[in-house]
Amino acid sequence: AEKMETSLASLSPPSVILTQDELKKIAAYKAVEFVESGMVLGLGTGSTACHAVDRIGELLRQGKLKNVIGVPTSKKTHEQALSLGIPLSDLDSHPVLDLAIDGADEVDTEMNLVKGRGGSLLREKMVEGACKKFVVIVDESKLVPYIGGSGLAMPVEVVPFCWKFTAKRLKDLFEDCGCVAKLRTCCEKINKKEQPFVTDNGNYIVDLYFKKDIGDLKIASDSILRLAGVVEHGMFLDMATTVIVAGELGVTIKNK
Ligand code: ABF
Repeated sequence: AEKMETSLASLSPPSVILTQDELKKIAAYKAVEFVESGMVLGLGTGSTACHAVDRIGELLRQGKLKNVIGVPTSKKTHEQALSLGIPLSDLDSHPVLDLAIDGADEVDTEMNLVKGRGGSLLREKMVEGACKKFVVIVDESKLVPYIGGSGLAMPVEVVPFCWKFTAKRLKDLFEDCGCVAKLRTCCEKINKKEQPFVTDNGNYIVDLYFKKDIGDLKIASDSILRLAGVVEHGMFLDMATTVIVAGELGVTIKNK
């Protein structure tokens, strides 16, 4: 990965402390500068991608962008894009997309990502895997020295059928890394009992937590995907073509 550009944030004087959401918006707006009229776009999910979708809607409304088609990565983004009047399509009609813009939970030094803490990893991986260019937008808190390095969850989407069995097999795969596997729950409780978080595809998510570096990411990815109850995992390896990072000192753009 080559660092292409570092510029001081032009949107505010350096003495002003920006909120995390303002940094996300700066990264998102920068990414939308890559969008051209006539493009078919993968529309990401999450609070950072939400700013990019808003901005695309605004530019379309102002007539500064024309004939853009969006392919949303979640039901939530679908709703957002509809409300903004962005014309929508899907992978069946547009199997090759020009550009996707989406956030991430972790970005390592090689531009590998963890995604899916927002729960949309499967559709994100399908859509972003079909794009010629995939621009990742993050604030600097998402940068990690290695995948799993934030100590936060690495999500795995699993089928609900015997999810405990799958969770146990996932945990066993990474026993040497002190792996803990937890079913993600939603805020709704029935008879005081926590309920599983259900993805847009009707599946569950098992979040993996590691005490140690999981080592070779390709090997880890392959072994997770070999388990029959697994649908997809949140490691996006070698997929990002550009990473835009907004930090207190400015915006950095890294290209593959
Ligand atoms: C999506 O949103 C996900 O892949 C990732 O889990 C999340 C990042 O969230 P946010 O932009 O709200 O920090 O891109």
